[in-house]
Amino acid sequence: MFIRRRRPATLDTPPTAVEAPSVPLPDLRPAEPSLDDLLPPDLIADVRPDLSGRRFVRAHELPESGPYPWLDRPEWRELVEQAAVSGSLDERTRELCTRFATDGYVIVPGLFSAPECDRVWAAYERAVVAGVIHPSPEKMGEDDPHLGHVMNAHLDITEIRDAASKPELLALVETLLGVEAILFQTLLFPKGRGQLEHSDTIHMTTYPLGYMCAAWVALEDIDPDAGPLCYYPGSHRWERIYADDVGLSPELFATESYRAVAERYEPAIQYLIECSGTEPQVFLPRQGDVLIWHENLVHGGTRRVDVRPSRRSLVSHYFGRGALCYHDLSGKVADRVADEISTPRAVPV
Ligand SMILES: O=C(O)CCC(=O)C(=O)O
Repeated sequence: MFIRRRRPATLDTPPTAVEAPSVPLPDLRPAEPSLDDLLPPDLIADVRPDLSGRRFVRAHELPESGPYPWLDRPEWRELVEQAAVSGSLDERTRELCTRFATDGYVIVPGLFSAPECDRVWAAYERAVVAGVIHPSPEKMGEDDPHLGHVMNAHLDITEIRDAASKPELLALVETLLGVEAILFQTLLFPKGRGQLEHSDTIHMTTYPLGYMCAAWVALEDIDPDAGPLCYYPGSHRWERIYADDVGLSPELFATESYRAVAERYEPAIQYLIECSGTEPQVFLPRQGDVLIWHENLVHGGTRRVDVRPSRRSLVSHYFGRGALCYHDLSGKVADRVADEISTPRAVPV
């Protein structure tokens, strides 16, 4: 067997055929890191999973493990009470913790001032004009005047990074998770996206379970016709639906992407909603109000009744430090797929 060895292009000589060496050539392709090496060094799980030899992280293959976030534990009421008595929770935060444990979300009015919100929006507009970020059109009809969402604009725009890392917001997220919060991903929405109901469990999954929260910041007063966010109180305690539960393997996701999610996962969530009989709540915030949700809270975007009003919002997703964070749909560890974790979809009004 012969292999052809390329000569530098500057030498105007034909490639020479050389006999292949009898010893095997070293494989110079970069080695795929073992999934075990991607476990956080400060893993908080009581049980360390053995991921050696696995190509994908699959929820059902992980051993059952705590510790669960304090507000997800059966004894959360006692824990909140103890924290209040010891002085580590003030009255307002105690109330927020109780709401979060009971309903799976909290609303904090006016966490951002109007100038803070306007600063974020102005910085986004400047970045679009300067070509620093490139929102996709996501047109929902000929007369749709707004651009589509942008993922991870905080990596390029300081004002967005500062908003997503606002100390008061981070402090509250950390209190709710019970561990340090790490900003993972941001989504900036100029308009509603009409994303069908889902829980973030298949998009941003943790081991042990529950170490993810998202914060939805209203950058303007939200018009009821603009496709506001909706959510189902208490649904964070519904059973979690993973990709494998609906026959959605990492291989299928790699080929079919979000079409497979629409065909297999979304009907399962609709079924859960119907069985629960729970009515959705619609979030109609004023500028600066924030809604923080639990990773398994079922939520989505309602239909845009009118394409004209914008729906300016910043959504930030935070992981808890020490949890293994992965993308259940692709089976990949999260920090390797930060840009893939998205649910693009344009729904006609
Ligand atoms: O803002 C919306 O309409 C939906 C956002 C959402 O579902 C998410 O970020 O997980």
